[in-house]
Formats: sequence, structure tokens, C-alpha cells
Amino acid sequence: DPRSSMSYYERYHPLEDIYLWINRTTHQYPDMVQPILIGSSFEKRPLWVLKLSGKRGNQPKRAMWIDCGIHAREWISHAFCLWFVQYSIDFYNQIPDMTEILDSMDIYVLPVMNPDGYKYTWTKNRMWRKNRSKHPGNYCIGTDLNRNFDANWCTMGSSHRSCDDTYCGLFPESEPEAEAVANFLRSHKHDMKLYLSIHSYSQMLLFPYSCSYQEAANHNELNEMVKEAAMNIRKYYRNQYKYGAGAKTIYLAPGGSDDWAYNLGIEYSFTFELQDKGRYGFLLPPELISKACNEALTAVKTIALKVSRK
Ligand code: ING
Ligand code: ZN
Repeated sequence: DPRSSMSYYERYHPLEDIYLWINRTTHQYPDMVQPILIGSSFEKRPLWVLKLSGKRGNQPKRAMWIDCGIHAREWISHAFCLWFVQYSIDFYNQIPDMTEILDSMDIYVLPVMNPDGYKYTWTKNRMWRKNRSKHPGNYCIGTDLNRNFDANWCTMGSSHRSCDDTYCGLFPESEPEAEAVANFLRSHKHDMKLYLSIHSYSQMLLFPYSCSYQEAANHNELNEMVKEAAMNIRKYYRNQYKYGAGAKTIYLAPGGSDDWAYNLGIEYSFTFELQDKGRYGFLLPPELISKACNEALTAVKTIALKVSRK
């Protein structure tokens, strides 16, 4: 059975297994991986960030951030964060690009930003997107965490109605998951140089703004970075990724994390939409995990290397 030879990273894992993986990884590589509790979900599950660091210098280090699983049903996103952490561990001091990135930046990885929703996709409804918060007066459960940030919050492209998939919540950061991430990034606003948020599907490399049609101040530079990332994906994996500002490339979407992070001052802020383009959609088969993750890794490395050299 070829499946039995597929590694841990080429499968999807239920939430409890991911928590065990976090525990195992931090204990196995204490020199390189440090767990940080940044908050808890609506249902009180922990939000663990893994801090990856290379050689210990005493110079103040810059940092980058990657979150996965804002949206519950986008399972390839969670799979990517696990893949990325193991890749960083395995190839630091083995592959020059990874060594250079980790020597110049600490990498904060949040593998499951929406644990309650992710649990729900394994137990009740595979196509659930939002978190699982219940607010007094609301008829339905769940807020779209990628509409809950303070970037033109709850304007066109999101919904006031609690039953909708793009429900924006009661107010910006009304959701504990969004608030925890925002608090952490605020506390790191001086060292955090790069923000990445991993979603699926549609194969796009996006940057601000999604919350309006306005161009970001460094639009051309951001565009060059994703263009180069898309070229590398095409060259190494023969796959096409679209790229551009969110509002013009995918759709108008206020309250997103990348726009908020950008407005906080993180000049390099991106949302990646991984495979596929709709054949399987959110139900990407495990056989496609490795290709999807390698493509995303190519994009992360291309961009992180550029930022680390600034
Ligand atoms: N796409 C994103 C969404 O939240 C997005 C697109 C990117 C919105 C950046 C806002 C900011 O709708 C998916 N697939 O979730
Ligand atoms: Zn998403």
C-alpha cells in the first residue's frame, strides 16, 4: 500500500494530533523551536505559536510571521504550517537559503489559528469556514476571522448577518482568535518585517489591499516579489499562480489580517491561496499535499529571502 509510505506531513491530522505534534516538536528540538501561548479560542483551546530560530546571536533579530488555518475547512493550510516547521528544522544549516533566512529572522508560526472551527470540520461539518463563537443576540454561530480585523471593518465584501460565511463579528477583534494574533503582532511591530497568511484554494499570491481598491504605498515592490515567487513556482513545479493586490485579483474583502498587519506597519504582508483551482477545492486529496506545500514553500522562501536581505 503506497499510503503507508506517505509521511506524517503528507496526511491531514485531527486537532488533537496537531496539539501532540506541537508538544513533540518543541520537546524534540528545544534549541530551535520554542512554544509561545498567545491566547485561547472561543471554546478555550490554546493558540500555540512556534518560534523558530537559527543561531543565537546577541544582535536584536528581525522576525516574520506565518499563520495557518484562519479558515477551518482549508486543510492544506494547516498541513503547510506543519510542513514548513519540519522543513525549517531539517534544512537549517543544510540549504543555504533556509540558513540565511533563519539566521536573519526569527519565524513565528501559528499552525492552527481557528482550532474550534478545525475541530468542527472533523466532527460535524467538513465545509465550515468560521470560528465557533456564539454572541448574545446572534441567531447563528461563527464569525469569519478574516473579516474581523480592523481594516475597513464590515464594509462591502463582508456581512453583518451572523448566519453568513463572511460575518464580520460584533466589532473589530471581537473574536478571541483575531484579538490574540493582533495583540501579538502589535507587541512585535518593531521587529516583525514580514506577515504571511496561508489559505486555500485558488492558487494566488495576494497582497494589500483587499479592503479597498486603493494601491499600497509599496505596491510595485510587493508585486515584484509575488511575481518572482510565481515565476519560481512555474519554473520548479510547472504550476500557475495568479498574483496581485487582493481586491483586484480575488475580490473586495474588508477586515482581513494581511491588510490590518500592513496598516500596523508590516510593509511586507501577503495572503497565499494554495492549491487547487477548484477541481477538489477545499477537499484537496492527501496525494496532493506535498506538491501544494512545496509550491508554497518556494513562494515563502523567495519572499523571505528578499525581506531578510533588506
Ligand atoms: N480567501 C480569502 C478570504 O478571506 C482574502 C481572500 C485575502 C481576503 C486577503 C482578505 C484578505 O476570503 C479565502 N479562500 O479564504
Ligand atoms: Zn481562507
